[in-house]
Amino acid sequence: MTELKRIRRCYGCGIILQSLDENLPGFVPEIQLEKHEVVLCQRCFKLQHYGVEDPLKEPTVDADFLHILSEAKKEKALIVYVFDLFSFESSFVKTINNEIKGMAVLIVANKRDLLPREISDKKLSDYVLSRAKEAGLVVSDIVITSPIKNYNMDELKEKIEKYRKGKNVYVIGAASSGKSSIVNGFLKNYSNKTNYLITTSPYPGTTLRVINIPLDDSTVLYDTPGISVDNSLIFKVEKEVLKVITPKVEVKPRTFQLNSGQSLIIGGIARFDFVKGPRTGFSLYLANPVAVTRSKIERADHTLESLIKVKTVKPVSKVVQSIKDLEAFEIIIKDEKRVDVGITGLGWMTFKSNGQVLRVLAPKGVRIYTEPAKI
Ligand SMILES: Nc1nc2c(ncn2[C@@H]2O[C@H](COP(=O)(O)OP(=O)(O)O)[C@@H](O)[C@H]2O)c(=O)[nH]1
Ligand SMILES: [Mg+2]
Repeated sequence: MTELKRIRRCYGCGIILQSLDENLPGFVPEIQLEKHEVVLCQRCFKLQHYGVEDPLKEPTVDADFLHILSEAKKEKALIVYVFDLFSFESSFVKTINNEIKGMAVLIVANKRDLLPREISDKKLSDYVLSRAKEAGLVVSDIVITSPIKNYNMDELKEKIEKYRKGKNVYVIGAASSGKSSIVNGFLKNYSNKTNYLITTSPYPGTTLRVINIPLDDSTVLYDTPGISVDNSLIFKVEKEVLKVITPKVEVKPRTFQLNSGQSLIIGGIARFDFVKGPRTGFSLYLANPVAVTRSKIERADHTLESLIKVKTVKPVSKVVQSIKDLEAFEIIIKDEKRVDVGITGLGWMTFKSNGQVLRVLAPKGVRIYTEPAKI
């Protein structure tokens, strides 16, 4: 029998939707079409939810570093994977996650001191563990640390000893997640009982320099160089801007009650537009010196450009000289309870989901993400 169907279009790109062939443009599973009035094609859905497709969005990992990981795997070594709790999304590296699947992993969730004190460590570790599990990691344990506050460094030392089972230890993680600070903290309450010295040398078969710390007469702990996450804002801006966007002390969340049609301009480099949805309280987690300016969406382009021109807000960057230097993403919030919408390397906002439609403007090549709320 002939069937007459109303043509529907993707809310994101406008393409005609179809449920017949996954490999053709505009594909969306039939069930989605039945369930929802407003739908995104699979491509737009993936773009908005995982930020895939654009090669800029997946950080590239040095082949030499992958070599180190494969050696670690052969040795059945313990991986100490250091995350930065404030820049979690840029330290949680998909390529690395895939490489270390099946290995013994001790997670170190670092820079505890940057997040509000009121949040419990339990909540933070539950969150990190759930993300790790989702990424398919086999996690032996987790330690929440802050080497600059000497927080939980003893616990870390004990756990490394417990889980390494007499094998080597590889401290890995994104650049700037705090690996060297962790290792230095570790060294403070470590007495070298071996005949070997702490040395730095290229890792065999690579040009990457590692620090070798002898743990006993036959095993070592390696402090590896950081994986640079090229989709993070911190690798795109000048030093002075980096100083402004990198928090040094506990971040004070800033809450804004917004109606749709309103917009929050971050310094002169990014923007969150609240396009559609009921009045919502948005809590922003950004380094305290970063300015937030409220505006109406219809005037936001103009306001942002004048903020850039007069340079009265922090930060402004050479990377964003006009609105044209920003890339826009639309995010439709679906069914999570509370969500984070963030800009990698800059910060995020947390709010109660209620079917909102948001637009995020960020410097080109910087990854935008949305995840269940961290805190
Ligand atoms: N606030 C805070 N900063 C930290 C912490 N750990 C490291 N840092 C800072 O983060 C930056 C990068 O640290 P580093 O140990 O060099 O990271 P690596 O690149 O992973 O070796 C430095 O400025 C450190 O002072 C921490 O627990 N809290
Ligand atoms: Mg280092």
